[in-house]
Amino acid sequence: EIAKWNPKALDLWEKFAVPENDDKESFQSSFVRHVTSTLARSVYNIDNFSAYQATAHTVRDRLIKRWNDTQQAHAEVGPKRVYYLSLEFLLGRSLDNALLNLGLKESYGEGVEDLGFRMEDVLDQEVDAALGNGGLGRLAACYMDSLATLDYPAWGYGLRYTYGIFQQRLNDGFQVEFPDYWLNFDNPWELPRLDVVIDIYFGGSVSKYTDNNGRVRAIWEGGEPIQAVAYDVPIPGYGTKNCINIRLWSSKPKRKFDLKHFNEGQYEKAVQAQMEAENITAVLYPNDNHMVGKELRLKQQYFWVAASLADIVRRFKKSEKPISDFPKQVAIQLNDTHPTLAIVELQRILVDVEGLEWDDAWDIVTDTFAFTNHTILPEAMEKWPVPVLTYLLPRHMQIIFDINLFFLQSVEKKYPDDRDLLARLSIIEESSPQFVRMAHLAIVGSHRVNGVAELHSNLIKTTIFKDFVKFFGQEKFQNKTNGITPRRWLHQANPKLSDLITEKLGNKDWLKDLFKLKQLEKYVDDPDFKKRWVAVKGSNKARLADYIKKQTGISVNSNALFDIQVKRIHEYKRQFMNILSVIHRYNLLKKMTPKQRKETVPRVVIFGGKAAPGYYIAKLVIKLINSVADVVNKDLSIEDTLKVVFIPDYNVSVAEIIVPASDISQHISTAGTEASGTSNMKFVLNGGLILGTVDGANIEIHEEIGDENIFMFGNLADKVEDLRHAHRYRNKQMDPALKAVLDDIESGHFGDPRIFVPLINTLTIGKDYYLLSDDFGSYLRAQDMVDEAYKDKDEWAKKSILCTARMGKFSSDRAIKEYAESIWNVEPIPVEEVREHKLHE
Ligand code: BZD
Repeated sequence: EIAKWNPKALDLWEKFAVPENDDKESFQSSFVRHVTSTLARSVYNIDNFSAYQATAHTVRDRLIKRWNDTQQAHAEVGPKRVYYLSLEFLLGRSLDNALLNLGLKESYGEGVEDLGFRMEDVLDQEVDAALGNGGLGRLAACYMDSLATLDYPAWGYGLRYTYGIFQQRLNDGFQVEFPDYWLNFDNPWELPRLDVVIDIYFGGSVSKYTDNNGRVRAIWEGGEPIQAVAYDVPIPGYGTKNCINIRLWSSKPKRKFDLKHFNEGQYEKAVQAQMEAENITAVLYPNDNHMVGKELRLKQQYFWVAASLADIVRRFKKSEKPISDFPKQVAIQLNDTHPTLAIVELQRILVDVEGLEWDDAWDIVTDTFAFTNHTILPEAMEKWPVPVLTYLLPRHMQIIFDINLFFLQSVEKKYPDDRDLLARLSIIEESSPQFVRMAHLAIVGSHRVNGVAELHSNLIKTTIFKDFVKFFGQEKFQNKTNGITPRRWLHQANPKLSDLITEKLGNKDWLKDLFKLKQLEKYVDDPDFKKRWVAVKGSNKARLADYIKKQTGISVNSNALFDIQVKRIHEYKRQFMNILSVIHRYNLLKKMTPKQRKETVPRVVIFGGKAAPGYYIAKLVIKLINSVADVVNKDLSIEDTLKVVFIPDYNVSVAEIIVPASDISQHISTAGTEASGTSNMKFVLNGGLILGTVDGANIEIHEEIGDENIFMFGNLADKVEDLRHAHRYRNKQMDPALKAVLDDIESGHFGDPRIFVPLINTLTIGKDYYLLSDDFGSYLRAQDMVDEAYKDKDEWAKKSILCTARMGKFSSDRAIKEYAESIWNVEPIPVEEVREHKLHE
């Protein structure tokens, strides 16, 4: 428009545009401007935190430019877009990642030094965006990085929690939780879009009317609306101008307060509705792999999917394409069952609002959605009581009953007279009260369902979703093995290793094609290379040792074997088994002669991870680890051959320090319980070996890196049911080594043993559901093999190199390409080309 009445104006706009690949000076000028204008500070009044803010705002300006260009290019082309619906995005810090992806790391690093700061200190000021629990949330973050890097036209949709996952501190060895008020200072990584507001309704009533064609239709009139306000988080790709968006919704009351109550002097009542509205996005639920049936959680889910779908439908309508084209323009991926109501909401929009026939609408819905399952643990399966849904979302509940009716009719037609099959497949659990089984709804409403590693995808087909495979056929059920972004998890977290790899490979192409790491194999017998490789690991271990000293006061020897288990604390992950084996080791060390001790490999056993605040047993595991640490670390008689550390408040930025520093990391879930695991991939990519069970992605890592480079142990998944049966119905003998360790705890060796009774009871009264006693012997043998192997430093270095070299498969780029090609059917849009084409027009 401007160009029409003032063609010269465009030159000015171009001249003063935010620079894209700016140099040191343009950075510095922007930095100083932000210090004075944005932060209202000066050279006399600036600390590291302000320097971080000024740098972040400078980067933000550049991100916005790319973000805009990307949206414009997408609008130009009108491609099919993919929408990733995730209740969690565990992004961690953004500055370092943005600098890297924008290619500004060096110039800005120098620029900030000239101004009197160290980039390292500046980066360290940033608080983590911790809007997630663990693997599922971090996976969403890695996938956004890959979607951006691979130029896909993609959006993430989530919630902007005021409080992220709680901060963990330790008091007398017990976990205590503190609120994570991460928005305390301004957040430069979000763009508030106060103009993008959507009204969301709950409750109300449904009425019927007859339309012009004489058909009976439903109309839902909700109660008081709550506003969803958009906050956009730009996600820049690596080595591309593509910059995609995560749209996070924040809840706000439509009316600030109730004037009637206000005028009556009832102030609390007057603001009650406001507070209730704001509560919806106030806090992330801190449970992983466990269903907590809180009404507020259900409200979060609907609030989020309703806002997201309204936004998606509005964007689709701008294309002016017929509604039947919806699945050609839109692919929606459901990250677990949390967004399953989106299926119902889209059906409601199409039938009630757009006036489509049920069957036509349903075809559009099922062609649009695909569903990823992340667990087979029964306690994690989401189900919501019908009465609660009826009261919160009356129209949606009707639609769910209709979806179920038509679905079961089609089952009945194919398998007449199989009443049990109908009951097993039903979306409604016929208990009192009735429940809606969200996984069933997600399967019925999607055209593709996938697990997250080979074993897991096979298990869901043969166990929890077996009947659905029988009805729908095999093609609907796929595997998409998880992946991680090598940009954050190698290049950023392990700069020294990244530099060494780049030097050897001659360029940084491996960051976009991780299979290129294979070329490292030719150096496994090069002594100079091996030496440098080992030196990098050593310096990463020293970095972690410093961090441990700072956080816990414990001194550890960085020449010892670093043995690490960091992940959410959960019984199925068996941190309990790990600490029991540490006690076993400790007792052996005490019995040794000084000469024998000299010959053993010294170990530092490192733990980290949060327990859900209501998960009593998991919290006792943390306490036991700390109690054992107290005794072991003080015991001079074992001469520094063993140290035990619990690193508090494990999160993404702490992981970036821990992951590059492992010699061994442990992934020791009961076979069949860990769907995939992703930290296993991070450790191996950084040249750390694995001690693991035959579970999740461990199996595929084993396949890729080879037998000699991994320590696997324990019973296989297909034995688990029989073993559990044996515990339940026969008095299974406990492994004697395990028994001895438990006796040691009960003797009071690690403090008041009464504390640990409920924990030990899980193995006895609890029938050892996670099979610690069945795997303990082979676990100890595997530990011995680790010690033996570590003695040969040269062989170990070789294993470490081969680990990294063979991890190409586990890049999230590979995973995203698979999703794009075999589920979403979306194509990359090269933003830069589109822009240039447009300029030449
Ligand atoms: O998802 C995890 C699985 O346990 C891992 O095996 C897998 O690698 C990752 C990614 O696929 N699941 C979770 O992290 N789940 C949750 O965090 C969660 C959160 C809320 C509710 C239910 C589960």
